[in-house]
Amino acid sequence: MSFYVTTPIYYVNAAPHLGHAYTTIAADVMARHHRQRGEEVFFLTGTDEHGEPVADAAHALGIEPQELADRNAERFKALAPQLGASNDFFIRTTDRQHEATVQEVLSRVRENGFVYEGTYEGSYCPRCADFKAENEIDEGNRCPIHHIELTREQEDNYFFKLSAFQEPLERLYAEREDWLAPRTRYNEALSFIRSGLRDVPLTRHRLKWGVPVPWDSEHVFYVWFDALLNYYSALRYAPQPAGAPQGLAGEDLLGRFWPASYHLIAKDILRFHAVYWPALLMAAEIELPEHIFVHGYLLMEGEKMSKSLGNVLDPFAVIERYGADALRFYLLRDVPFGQDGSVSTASFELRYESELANELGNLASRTIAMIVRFRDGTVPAAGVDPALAEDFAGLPERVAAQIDRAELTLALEEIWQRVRRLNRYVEEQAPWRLARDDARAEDLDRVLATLVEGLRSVTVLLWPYLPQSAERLLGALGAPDLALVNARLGAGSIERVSTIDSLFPKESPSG
Ligand code: ME8
Repeated sequence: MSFYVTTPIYYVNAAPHLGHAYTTIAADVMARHHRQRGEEVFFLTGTDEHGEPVADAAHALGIEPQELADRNAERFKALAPQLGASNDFFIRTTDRQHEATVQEVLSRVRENGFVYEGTYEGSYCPRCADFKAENEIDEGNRCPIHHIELTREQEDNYFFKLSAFQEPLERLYAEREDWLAPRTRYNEALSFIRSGLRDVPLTRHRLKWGVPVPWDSEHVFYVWFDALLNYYSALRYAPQPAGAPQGLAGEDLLGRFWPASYHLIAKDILRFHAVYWPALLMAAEIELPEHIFVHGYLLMEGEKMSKSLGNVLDPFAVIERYGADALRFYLLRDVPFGQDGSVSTASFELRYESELANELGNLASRTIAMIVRFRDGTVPAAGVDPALAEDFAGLPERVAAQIDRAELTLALEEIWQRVRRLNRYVEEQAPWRLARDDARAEDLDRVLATLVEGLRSVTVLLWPYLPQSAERLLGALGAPDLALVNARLGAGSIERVSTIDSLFPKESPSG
């Protein structure tokens, strides 16, 4: 089994912000979960460095596009480890090997008869790098996303015959209903296709900053075709993922990981992924990805957060104060994955305190403390309480099924219900009372063994969301095994526990 997950490649026209962190975190949760299942996983992220958004931003700063790209690509590259993201490769579209694949694949599209010369005339948003249809233009001839005035473009281009794929795309949507989720986005994409597809520019004539068109040196490829192909090109030159079986060095990863299992994107780039991308792959005779999942927008004060709108919550500041795990948890817990949701410092602090600190943190610290206090740190050799076993039955399978559908918030809720169940169990059983009665020693043994095993089980399942904290806690339980098959309640065999500092301190060291 192999699993290949991607994020969009982010524009280097500005610094990374929380919106970028969000998709990277979500992809990381999926990658880690599939690694727990023993699958071979490839997780790709990177930067989109060509096109007008980058050329214009560089021009405004009075520097070359390559210089801006180099500068900002480093910041995106640095963001991934700060988020705890375990990406196997970081692609930059200025990589020579990527450019070669773009040229090769798009030449094939031309040889296959899907490219012709024409003149484009219409409205264009340089920030989106997108040509807008009449029904996509806001009042005052403005971009509905960036609210800037659209430019009028007239340009001789090579066109991609998108219209030739109207019927194949309708068939794709009919035959593979799970190819794009959530359903609202599937419907939106399908109705766009049904409304009639027009051919789109494949190259830009006046722009210099892009991948050169091999059959006409006056053109570069339109940035979106160059960008989309990153998902494919990366597998041709990325090194082997960590932990890959020996002897595979130099092997083409395409054979093992293509087609992609999941592309994660937000709805701003739905049309490119849901319409252009499958059409392009069909034109190039390349197999289509298995799934696209479209998450919503993180909103601040009701507006989509983006650098150009200037209402950015800084992920670096949150991580510095509370750690990456807290940010990962908050974003996937507070905003139902797939829907828009507002984020704020106030709701972050509330989740941190009421759930991470008071529910999980306390469960961990009191479980360990009671075993230390009543049994000198040795876990009693007792079976798990059947009353609790029932509430945990089938949990790893349910979590896996949700993650298979990219339902990351629902999966987390499944796990969190068990965190709460364990806290209720403590209250119900009141181990401190059992400890006062020698006749109840066996009951106390069972309660402590059940608690620590329950804690282990939820912690293994939480690892994709809270990798650092989960590893620290499992270390204290002497149970480092992360395999999903052993996440089941009762599969563990903890012998001794050791105390650790609070997992989610209420007062941060710096605060
Ligand atoms: O569109 N809420 O790059 P980009 C949620 N280079 N997610 C957000 C977000 C927000 N407020 N803001 C950004 C591009 N994102 C192209 C993509 S792919 C072949 C080329 C995330 O830097 C989300 O994943 O504008 C969104 O789709 C992506 O960043 C856009 O990043």
